[in-house]
Amino acid sequence: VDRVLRGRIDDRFSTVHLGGLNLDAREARGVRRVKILGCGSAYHTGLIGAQLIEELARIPADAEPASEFRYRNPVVDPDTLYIAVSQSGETYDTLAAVQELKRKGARVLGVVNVVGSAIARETDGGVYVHAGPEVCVVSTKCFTNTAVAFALLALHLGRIRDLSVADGKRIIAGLRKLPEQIAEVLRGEEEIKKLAAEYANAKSMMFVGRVRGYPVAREASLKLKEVSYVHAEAYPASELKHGPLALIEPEVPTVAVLPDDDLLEKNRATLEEIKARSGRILAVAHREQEKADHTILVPRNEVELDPILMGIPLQLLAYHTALALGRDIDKPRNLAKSVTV
Ligand code: F1P
Repeated sequence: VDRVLRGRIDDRFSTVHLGGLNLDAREARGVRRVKILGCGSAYHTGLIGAQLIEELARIPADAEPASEFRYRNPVVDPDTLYIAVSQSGETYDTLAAVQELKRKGARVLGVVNVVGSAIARETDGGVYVHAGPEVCVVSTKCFTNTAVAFALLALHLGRIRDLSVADGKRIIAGLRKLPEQIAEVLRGEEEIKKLAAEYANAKSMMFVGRVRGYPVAREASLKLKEVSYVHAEAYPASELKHGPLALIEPEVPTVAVLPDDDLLEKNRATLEEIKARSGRILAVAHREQEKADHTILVPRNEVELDPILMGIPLQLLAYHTALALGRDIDKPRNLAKSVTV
């Protein structure tokens, strides 16, 4: 995280410098929509990015799996800014989406980790994530850094458009706190290891979150599947009652991601619904949750940045679940480092 922030923040004016963005202030003001494309973890950081851009820059934004977008003959809109996200920069579905967009005359930026990769070359500009090499097949530190890169991008677009200096300062101060807070989360590893041992024999795991918590729930569920092969589902918390509640039983624990935002009370009601069906609950929150069987505590920061911090203990949970089950974490079965077909 230090690396993605380094040299990019100007505290005096609460602005950020994104050298390779290739989008001047006039162009930034003309953006009517942002559409973010990526696969797997990259798609999930896109969901976080879309929320940050809506919150901080007040531009309507959404994310879609690039692997879907490329096949549906999408309508390409000249006032939409398209952003492709990829750790490796080589994922074929994402590259194909970029090529399709370019063929139709769209402006496409990249949020990419590997410098000089195919997606970095094909896009018109963008932000490098500087997470260093991902030694493992699955994306972990890159997930975190990409979310931080999106916070910087949202801040940049926001300061050109609507965002106040005060809000800019607040978010910048929050970003500055992240490295130490991440270190604090990592210091809690022993406790997470014990929790992983306790939940490792689950028949299936449910992950839920509302708004800021939802992309984190999706990513945590993907991480668990990828490295431990435990079946997991992720749902927006309010969708539970539209079907998935039927799955809740003691052998199907729920991981609930609970940012300290104005949805906390609503989230607590979801915990009650799960408890009423004898479901076990592991919460990720800023304070102990009385309805949960266990709570992993995460330091408080600006709520907009909660998805960045809250993802980290759940990466550790997936890691320790995989270890507890004797999986080969560095070479999960059936996965490739970059999916190039
Ligand atoms: C996308 C991705 C990863 C996933 C797996 C397969 O990679 O879906 O998120 O963990 O390794 O590829 P990338 O485009 O971010 O390199």
